[in-house]
Amino acid sequence: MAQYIFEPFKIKAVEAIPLTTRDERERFIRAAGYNIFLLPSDAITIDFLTDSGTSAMSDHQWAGMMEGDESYAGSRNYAHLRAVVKDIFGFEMFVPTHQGRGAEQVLFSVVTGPGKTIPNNTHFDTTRANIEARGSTALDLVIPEGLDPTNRHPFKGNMNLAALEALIQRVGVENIPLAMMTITNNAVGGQPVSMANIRATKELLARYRIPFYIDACRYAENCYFIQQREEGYRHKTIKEIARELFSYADGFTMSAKKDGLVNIGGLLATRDTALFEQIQNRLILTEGFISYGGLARRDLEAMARGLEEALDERYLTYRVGQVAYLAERLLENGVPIVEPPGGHAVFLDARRFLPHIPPAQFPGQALTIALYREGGIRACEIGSVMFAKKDATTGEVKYPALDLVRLAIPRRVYTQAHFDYVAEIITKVYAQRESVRGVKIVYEQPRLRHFTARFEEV
Ligand code: P61
Repeated sequence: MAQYIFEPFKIKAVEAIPLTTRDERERFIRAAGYNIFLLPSDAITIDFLTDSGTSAMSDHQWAGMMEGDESYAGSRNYAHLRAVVKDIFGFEMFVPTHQGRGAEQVLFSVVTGPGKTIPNNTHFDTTRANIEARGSTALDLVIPEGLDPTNRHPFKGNMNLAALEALIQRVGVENIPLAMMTITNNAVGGQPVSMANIRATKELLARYRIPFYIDACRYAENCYFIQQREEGYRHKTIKEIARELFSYADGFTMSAKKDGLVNIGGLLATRDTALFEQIQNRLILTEGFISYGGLARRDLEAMARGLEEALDERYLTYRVGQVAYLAERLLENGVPIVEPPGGHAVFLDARRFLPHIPPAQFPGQALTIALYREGGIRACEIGSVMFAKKDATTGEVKYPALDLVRLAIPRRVYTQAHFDYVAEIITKVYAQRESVRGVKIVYEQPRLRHFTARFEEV
C-alpha cells in the first residue's frame, strides 16, 4: 500500500467544496456540451484541471500582500523580488511579467521572426503559439523514452542531443536565435530533466554560440527529482541544485503560477545586456513598467516569498510524494497511467483505459466526462481533441501518438482523503469501462478547439 507523506503545514483558512448529486452532474455536463472547460467551478467537487495559479498561499505570503508598497516605480517589493531572483537563479537582469506567456510574448517578440527555428525538449502550447505567432518554427526534441507511456526512464523529459545537433547542422546556427529546455517537461507528463542532460545541452549549444534559455515553471520539482534520482546530488540542497542548474542558462522564462506558489505572476531573465534593453522596452509597451511588469506590487511580494517556500525540501517531499501516492493507488488497482508519474500530475492513458473507443471517438474526452459524471472530478483531455490535425487538401485526420487525461494537482490544496476519493472513483470507472461511450464533436472553432468545442455521446 502506498504511503502518504503528511502535509508539512496545518490549515488556517478553508474553502467549502461543492457537492452535487448524480442528477445535477448529468444536467451540468449536458449543459456544458460535454466539455469540462465549460463547467462552472460551483459544479466541481475535485478540480484537477490545472496546477497553474491554483496553489494555496501561506500565511507568510498573505502577510506579505499586506506589505505591498504600491509605488509605480522602485517599490520595496520589487527590491525584495530582485534579491530573491539573484539568490536562487543567479540573475541580475530580470523583469516581472503578469504570467508565463507574458514573458514568452516579450522574449519572442524581440529575439525571433520569420524563417527562424526554436528547439525545446517539448514546447508547452503557449510557448509554441508565441513562437509561431512570430512566423518561426517551434520544434520538440525530447528523447524517445519520453513518448513511451510505460518506459520508467528516470529523466524522461531529457533533450535528444543527437537530434539537436542534427537540427543545428540542417538549419544553420544563424536560424536558431535560442534553444529552450522546459523543466519539468509538462507536455510529456511533468517528467524531469537530469543535470547531466542540461549541462550537455549547454555545452553543445555553447560550441555553436546559441543562447540557452530555460522554461522554469516547475524548476523546484525538477531540482527535487535531480536530488532524489541523480548520482552526486543526494546531499545537496534544492537551492544548491537550482544554482548549478541556472548557472548553465543564458536566460529563463517562468510562470510563477506553478513553483512560485502564487495565483498570478511570471519572470523573464537574461544575461545579455543589449537584449535586456530591448526586453525592457517591449515590457513597457505591453506589460507595464520594469519594476512591476503588469502586477500589483503586493503580488511581487507574494511571488518573492513563494519562490523561497517552494525550495523547502519538506514541502517538495510532500508535494512530489502526493502525486506519487495517487499514481500508486491507481496502479495497485490496475488503472493504466503514464509511468513513472511526474512532478505535478498523474496522466491516465485513455487508449489503454478505454480500448473499445477509437481515437476518432476521443477516448480522452470520453474519460473526462465519465470522471465528472461518477464523482464530480474535473480533469483535462490531452489527446485527439487538443492535437488531431486535418490535412487541408486530403481531408485526412492525423491523430497524436497518445490520448491522455491529466489530473493536475494544485499545490497545498488537497489532502489524503481527497486523493483516496479520486482513486476510488477512477477505479470504479475503470471497472465499468465498457459502459463508457465515445463522443463526436458537434461544434468547434478552427484554433484551440478544446476550450470551446461541444460534444455528443455516440
Ligand atoms: C498548465 F490548457 N501551463 O499546465 P502561463 N510553460 C509551461 C507551462 O506549463 C505553462 C506556461 C509556460 C498550464 C496553464 C495552461 O492552454 C493552456 O502562466 C511549461 O499559464 O501563461 C502553463 O504559463 C504558460 C493550461 C495554459 C492550458 C494554457 O495547466
